[in-house]
Amino acid sequence: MKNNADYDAIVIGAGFSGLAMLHHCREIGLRAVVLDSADGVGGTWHWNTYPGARTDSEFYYYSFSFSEEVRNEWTWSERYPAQPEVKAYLEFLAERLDLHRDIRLRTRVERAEHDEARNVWDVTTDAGQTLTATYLISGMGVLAEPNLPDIPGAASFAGESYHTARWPQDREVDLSGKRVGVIGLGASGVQIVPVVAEMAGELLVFQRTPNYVVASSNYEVDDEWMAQVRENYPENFKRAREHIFAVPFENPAHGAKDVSAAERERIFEEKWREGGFHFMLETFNDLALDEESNHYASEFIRKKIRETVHDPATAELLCPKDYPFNGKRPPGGHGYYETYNRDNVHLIDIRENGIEEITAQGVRVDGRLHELDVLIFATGFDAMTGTLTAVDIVGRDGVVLREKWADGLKTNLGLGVHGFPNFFMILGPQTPYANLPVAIEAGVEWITAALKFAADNGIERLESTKDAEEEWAEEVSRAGSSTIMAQGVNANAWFIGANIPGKPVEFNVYMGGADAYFKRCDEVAAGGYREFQGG
Ligand code: N01
Repeated sequence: MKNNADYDAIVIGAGFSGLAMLHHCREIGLRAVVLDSADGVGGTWHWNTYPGARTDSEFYYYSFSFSEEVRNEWTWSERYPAQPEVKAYLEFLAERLDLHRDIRLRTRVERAEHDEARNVWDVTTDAGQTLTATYLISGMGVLAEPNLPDIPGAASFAGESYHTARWPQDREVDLSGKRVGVIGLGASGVQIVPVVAEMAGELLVFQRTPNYVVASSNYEVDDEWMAQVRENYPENFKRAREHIFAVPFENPAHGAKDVSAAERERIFEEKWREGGFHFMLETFNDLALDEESNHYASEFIRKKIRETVHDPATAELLCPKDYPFNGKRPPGGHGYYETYNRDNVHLIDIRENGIEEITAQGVRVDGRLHELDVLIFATGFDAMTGTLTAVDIVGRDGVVLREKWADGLKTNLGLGVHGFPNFFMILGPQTPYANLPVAIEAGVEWITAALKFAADNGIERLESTKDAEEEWAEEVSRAGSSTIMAQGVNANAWFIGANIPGKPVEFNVYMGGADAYFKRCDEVAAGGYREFQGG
């Protein structure tokens, strides 16, 4: 490139995405730098240090395939690794691949603007420095921009308050003997509740929408299992690329209505015991598509809740009834429902009227003040787009990405955007709803191959065509609206943008299957990236 830029590529974010991107850029001889506001690598796994944080995916498909050294030298200790272990894995990856020399921590990107004449991105940091690069690549993460709901009086709370995704890094939070409140019961809330229940004096859980929490069944990984997994990594990663959710699972052959009631129950029970995504993905092939089949799964989980929770009134409150299983991303539970059998745990229903106000002393619901020492917000994220719209990303003719998307998402395969030359997103909006490390690796590989193609063919600008992103928006909408997930609108699901007031309600992820998506990306590459030569 003859634009005298400081770098070939600036990558924002030092999590799974940014680390993989840097390594792959180096492999094709590009000079790349990674910028991250945090003081350590890990991205999401750096920030989410709340008690109980762990993966909902099993260890054997929650990592990268690309480095044989890392695969062979890293040992996982639990089926669902806890946050410190995933962060340690990413630190190990960064060390082992010598990535640190091209990572600048404590460096927040505030603005990135494409200069048409020079064909470079000018990237301004919070230190007031401007760095330039031919390519700008976002690895900013999809569930990374915390959502703090606008509850009246929130700022007046006099006790300690924390968001799960901004848990203190520099000290232990001592909850012993304290009255603790938790607002939010997505995957974060469902993970923190059982752990905090054991630490706190009293735990008050404020529930707006109950969730379908699937048992996880966690246990240690012994040497034999780890050795077996190491052996099978290549095959597993290959299979994951062929699966709708990017996991190395078998697709079930039958729908839930194709078998007898007894057989259906047996299969649900077997996969419930296996745990987590096995229940969601390996029971029947139509749970996300067919109302009646879905109803059987929803009923099965409600039955489990009623069997587990001793107090019938609490059990009923915990049973989701006005939206189906998969209408929200189902969290994995680790003793979640059992927690409500503890004497120090109280479930407070805010479904009808919400939280009236937060005062200096606590949380008021239906006229009653619940006094608290500590208030925990497990209130999720401005998902998929939040990190991208928090930064001023300015494309051609001064168009800001946030403004372009104000009335609806437009991307080409979630990888690029018309009007934003040489800009790529790893896990951009409209990429698949899937197991993320596998999806990230596929995205990173695709971008790397595109940059190599551009270099080999003297192409100075890669930019989505307008037509291609119009077509992709239609496909994302078509695929999503044919699924049960469309009912996520009734459950404030983040994947449909419904958890953030004022955000357009539309599919922020592709529900047509990760496997189909990867194929489509391969086709675009095989066709010479024509859909990305629209500048
Ligand atoms: O966030 P969420 P999350 N008053 O948006 C409630 C991934 N993840 O951080 O449903 C009261 O799911 C809101 O209530 P409601 C995973 O993909 C993965 O838990 O809107 N409550 C909801 O209960 C997950 O899906 C892992 O009625 C309010 C909660 O806050 C995604 O991240 C671990 C409220 C938000 O749930 C997001 O999960 C953690 C208000 N004003 C997360 N506003 C692992 O796999 C919001 N809520 C490791």
